[in-house]
Amino acid sequence: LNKIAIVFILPLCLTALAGCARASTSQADNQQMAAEPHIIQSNIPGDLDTSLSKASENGLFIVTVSSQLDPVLINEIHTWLVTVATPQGEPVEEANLTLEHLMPQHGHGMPTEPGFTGYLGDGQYQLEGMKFNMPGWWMLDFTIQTPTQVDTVTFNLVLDS
Ligand SMILES: [Cu+2]
Repeated sequence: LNKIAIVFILPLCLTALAGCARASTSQADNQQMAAEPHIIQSNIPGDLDTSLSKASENGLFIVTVSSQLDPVLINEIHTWLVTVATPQGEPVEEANLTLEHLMPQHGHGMPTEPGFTGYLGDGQYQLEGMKFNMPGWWMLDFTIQTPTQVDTVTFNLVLDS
């Protein structure tokens, strides 16, 4: 009787274990995909906000961006200015800014690594190395960190060919 039980129960256990392993593997895959930051969006939203001056997500800063190359041309390396102010309009002097750039429909960013290279006074920060290598929808995600506060802001840009 014991032998029969082992013969029947052992394969059941192995099957259950294998199923368990498969389930946890696919769950890990799903989590990896969910963590993937570049989610491809098929369409440009009809109500896309393309303003170049706006409050940051939590309202801590008013951020204004402007390209030194106007209009922005494809495949030209150029400089932008990012101006950071308080909601009361005072310049924010000691911010540390970073940029993430993305074409949401394509899942890629710029071919260059743009960087903040200088503070020009009056809350203006110089951003060099901008290069949009394709026409279409671009997202510019800025993180603004001061000694006491941090906030983010996203700008959208739709470039013609
Ligand atoms: Cu692209």
